[in-house]
Amino acid sequence: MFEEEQEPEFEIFSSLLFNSLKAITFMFFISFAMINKPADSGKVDPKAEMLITVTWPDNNPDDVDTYVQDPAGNVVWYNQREGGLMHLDRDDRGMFKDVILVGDEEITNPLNQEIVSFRGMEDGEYVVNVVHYIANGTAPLPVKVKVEKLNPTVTVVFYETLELKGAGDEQTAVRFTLKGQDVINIGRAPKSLVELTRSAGGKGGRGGSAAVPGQIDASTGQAVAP
Ligand SMILES: [Ca+2]
Ligand SMILES: [Ca+2]
Repeated sequence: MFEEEQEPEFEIFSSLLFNSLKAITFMFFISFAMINKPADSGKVDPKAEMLITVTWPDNNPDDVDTYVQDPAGNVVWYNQREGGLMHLDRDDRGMFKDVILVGDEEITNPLNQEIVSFRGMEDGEYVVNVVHYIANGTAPLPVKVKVEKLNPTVTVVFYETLELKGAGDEQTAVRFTLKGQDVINIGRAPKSLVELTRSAGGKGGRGGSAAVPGQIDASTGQAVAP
């Protein structure tokens, strides 16, 4: 008798509890998803054979761009992120768009990194260039360039720190040749890929923004004079 009277109340309470738990779980997953989603998310092919990683100091506002040319002449860069078997994961622009909103709070992602992945290995020579697209300071910017072969085990083919010296500075970080599973002829003879992409009629510019002094004019590949 006593138990029968209590039952409806208990049911209301337990369904309320259950719904609250569902709501909390839902909110937890939403916030978790937001935390893990960078503003300009990039994807690296999980079946990648090689990775080229370009990094510069955390929280640095400078924009460095990665250019990679394959033996067929394809060049991947921020405006052409797919080419041959290569893929550029994202165009990291320093601090630009590195802020994500979690609730009402802005969270800054300090990372400065661009990754080019190869989903296959084509024989021939590759050229890896880094370009100082926007420079905010006067001191040289240390940029780390790493080339890794992933299969059957991870092997670092090249790892060095370059110093970019201001807007418009383009440097060849490394050139290497693939022959089957071997990486040979690792060198650094300079070759401009910016010039190549501009003269090939590649559309430059980011989101239609006008040329700004200190940046590279997308149509000419030259630094814009102040
Ligand atoms: Ca960039
Ligand atoms: Ca960044």
